Amino acid sequence: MTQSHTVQDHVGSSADLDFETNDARQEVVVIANRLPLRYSTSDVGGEWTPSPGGLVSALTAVLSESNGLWIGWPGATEYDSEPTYDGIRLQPVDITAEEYEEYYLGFSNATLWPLYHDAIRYPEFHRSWWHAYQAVNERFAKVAADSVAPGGIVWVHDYQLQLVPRMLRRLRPDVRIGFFLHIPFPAAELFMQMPWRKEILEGLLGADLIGFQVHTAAVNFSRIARRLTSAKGNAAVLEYDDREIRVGAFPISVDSAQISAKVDDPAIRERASAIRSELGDPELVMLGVDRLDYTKGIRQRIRALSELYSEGFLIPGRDVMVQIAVPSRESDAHYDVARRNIEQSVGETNGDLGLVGKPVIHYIHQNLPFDELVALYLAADVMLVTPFRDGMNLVAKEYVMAHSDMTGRLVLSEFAGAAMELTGAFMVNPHDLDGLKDVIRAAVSAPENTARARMARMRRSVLGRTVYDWADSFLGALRTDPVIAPLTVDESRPLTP
Ligand code: GDG
Repeated sequence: MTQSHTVQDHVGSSADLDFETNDARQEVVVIANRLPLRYSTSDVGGEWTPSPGGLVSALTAVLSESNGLWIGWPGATEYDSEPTYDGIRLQPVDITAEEYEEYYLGFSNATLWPLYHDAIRYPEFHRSWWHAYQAVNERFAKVAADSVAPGGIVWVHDYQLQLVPRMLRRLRPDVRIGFFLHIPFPAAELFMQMPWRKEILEGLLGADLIGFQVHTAAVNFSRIARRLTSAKGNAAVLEYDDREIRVGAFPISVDSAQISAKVDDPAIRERASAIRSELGDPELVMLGVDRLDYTKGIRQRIRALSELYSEGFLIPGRDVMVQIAVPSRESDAHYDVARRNIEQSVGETNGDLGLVGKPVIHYIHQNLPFDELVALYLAADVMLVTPFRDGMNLVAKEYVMAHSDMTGRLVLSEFAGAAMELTGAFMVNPHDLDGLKDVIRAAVSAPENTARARMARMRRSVLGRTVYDWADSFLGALRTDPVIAPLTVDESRPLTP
């Protein structure tokens, strides 16, 4: 989507359209920065298309079952039709062109995103971005306050909306408010850089339940909240403002049944075989699937592969890599630079090592249909998931679910939340290039029975906690008063040797 499609002046906004909203206030309301659909225009007119990303994949599965209301930004400020999606009621919230720059590209993606991902890129702090972030959060809070039934539940999602819980509580003290952070919550040493750290903590403390992907993030939050605000208590329960706030880990997951059904679909199995033929029937197919983001370690992965080809461990024609890099945040100059760097690395690797009709890396910068993604997962012998930091990483879990026959090997960064559960993966520190090469070698060369045992272990873990379990456990905890026991996830995972 080009920026001109994304941001236009405030003309023909949702206010002009007859969306059903306040006539029937909802028991369950979800607020996320994005709606599950986004509006884009081309020469042939405008259309709503699914938004990419893990949050959408997970919440679509959940909300279509509960017939709830989803409040979010539609990715455009000008649209001429009503979005409808799988039985979910959608309530668009508009943002202006300036807010898109300052709240979305600025504070959300150039301040919070890098800061919360271990400052892989230097986080920028600008007061005008902060003011826009406050204004947009206030708008979301007001829409939620108008939409939720008395005593209902509002579930707020992710780093773009951390101030909403407190704002909403002031408007609607009768509702239960949950907040879930999809990305990591950093250690104090990093979070303390944030000029508005106290305001963000107090914003989150407006919730009754604050959920994180992993235990470490929950502990980081509780510790910093006790240090910088008047909150008292322990890692799991805080007392603040005469209220009890529960904090815990709720690791997100995938719709295992949906993926299993696709894997059993003969058309998708045929497509997986066709993909291998189209790749030239190689012995080894390696795969990467990521939003094109500098946190995902795509370029590092390509460097490791390039060296493995140069050293002769991998052979052009015999071994191939497929990298799907889904377009993301394209109006951000840093993402443009990340894209150019990745494409330069792919070009150099193919130029140096590929043969006519046999590139070593097949690079696709497109959003593919999910069925095609599942066929690719099925076709891949080795999956490379090497983020420098990732809240969870659903791709890793989707790959595991696609291998019901126990084939497939997963190389997984120890800095992805998924590493806490997928202990059967070939674990890697992606900052260590030689280590990454060693682990890819180990994954490719592991004996069949070892690899199958690893896959079986990972499948048990994903099957034991699906996206529905994630939502049920979060909403269940939010609905009940007793002190929750935070989910126990085994954190004694094997680290890279
Ligand atoms: C954030 C956090 C956390 C990818 N390419 C295509 C496509 N996808 C889908 C995958 C998967 C999702 O997008 C990506 O999810 P991830 O979890 O891997 O990554 P983020 O987008 O960064 O998600 C992350 C997640 O939120 C959930 O809490 O796990 O840590 O960063 O579901 O299948 N889907 C389609 N075409 C593609 O080309 N249809």
